[in-house]
Amino acid sequence: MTENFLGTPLIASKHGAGLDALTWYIHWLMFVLFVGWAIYFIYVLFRFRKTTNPSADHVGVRSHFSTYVEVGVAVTEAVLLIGFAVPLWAKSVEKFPPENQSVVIRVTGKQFNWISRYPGQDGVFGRQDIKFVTGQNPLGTDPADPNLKDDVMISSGSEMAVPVNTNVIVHISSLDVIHSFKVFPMRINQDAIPGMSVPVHFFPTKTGTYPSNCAQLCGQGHSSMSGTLKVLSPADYDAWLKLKTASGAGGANEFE
Ligand SMILES: [Cu+2]
Repeated sequence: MTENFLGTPLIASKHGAGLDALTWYIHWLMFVLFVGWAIYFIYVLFRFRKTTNPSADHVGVRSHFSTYVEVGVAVTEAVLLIGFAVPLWAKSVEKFPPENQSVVIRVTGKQFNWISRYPGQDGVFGRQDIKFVTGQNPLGTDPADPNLKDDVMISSGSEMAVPVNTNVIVHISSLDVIHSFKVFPMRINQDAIPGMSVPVHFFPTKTGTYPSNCAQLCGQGHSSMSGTLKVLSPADYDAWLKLKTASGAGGANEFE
């Protein structure tokens, strides 16, 4: 199946093609079933019309054809489930790349934007604790933790960046209600749940600027939770991160 067949969104991550392939296999099966049932329906209307069948036949079907078709459909569905869906799911929830070889980001949804947080040059996130939470410090970062110094926090929600051809792990959480972090071209979509941090991983394969969205209706400003995810070359990504650090995002805060 070619990419973007019938106008499906661009795929810009490694696992995206497999996910779309499964979606297409299911749709092809549904298409075959639809055509099959439609043909059967028209056949039955004609074959059992009243003029040639004035009285009902209580014996019904005598051949095993319908049984074979039933078994065929069930086997196809089992192959889709066991052969494709389960392995894809296992890969996305169990086969995480090692964190020390990945770009790790923490993304927190709130009404109504996303806060993204990068560990900075040292690769270590500053400590967070509920006792530090204030209006100015909604994530509860520990101001005394030296690891916090170079963390980059972007609260505008409109902009995130990752380097191309690198494993990316995003830990997703929420400060208030259930949101959902969705980047269609990356084929990732994960609910942001208060009190939980749920990771997703992907491997961006194409540089570009892609839309991100909140995929759960989370309140009046839901539609304003759209942003962008930039996939940059490694050099551009480093420059971007440096710029963000230099622009005062280090250690905290772009909080308004
Ligand atoms: Cu939302």
